[in-house]
Amino acid sequence: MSNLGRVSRLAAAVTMLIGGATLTAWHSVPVALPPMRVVKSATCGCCAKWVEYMRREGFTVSVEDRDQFTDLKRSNGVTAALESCHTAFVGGYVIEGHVPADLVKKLLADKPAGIKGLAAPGMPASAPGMDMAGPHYTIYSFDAQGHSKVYAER
Ligand SMILES: [Cu+2]
Repeated sequence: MSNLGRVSRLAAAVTMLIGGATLTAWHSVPVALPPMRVVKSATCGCCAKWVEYMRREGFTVSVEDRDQFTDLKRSNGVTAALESCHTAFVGGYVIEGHVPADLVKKLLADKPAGIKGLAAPGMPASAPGMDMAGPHYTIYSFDAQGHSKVYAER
């Protein structure tokens, strides 16, 4: 092989390396997730498991134990029909119950207009933090008045 051929091959290899490194660096830049506050009762085990799950998913979570927070739910658009065990606040949104992390991240990235938050009503057995076998469940989006729409099925 000529020296010139060798040089251009080397240049191609270096370009690929740099390209690969750039791509890798771009993909590994963590998305800045806003801090999350979770309000739950002190004795709620599945709430604590959801908090651990969200931390594993990259969220910085602070926890506030309260005996009673129905008023807090209602004043944030969480109707009785949408209610679950814990209520979380992140990036200006309300997350009610065992909502999967990827949907919270999607909400934070998309910032859809008119949406106050997401809810996984009740405590679906197969939801994260419940971690049991169970049927599919529905995650709803809701507005400040508590009007809800299907957001995702899991
Ligand atoms: Cu729960």
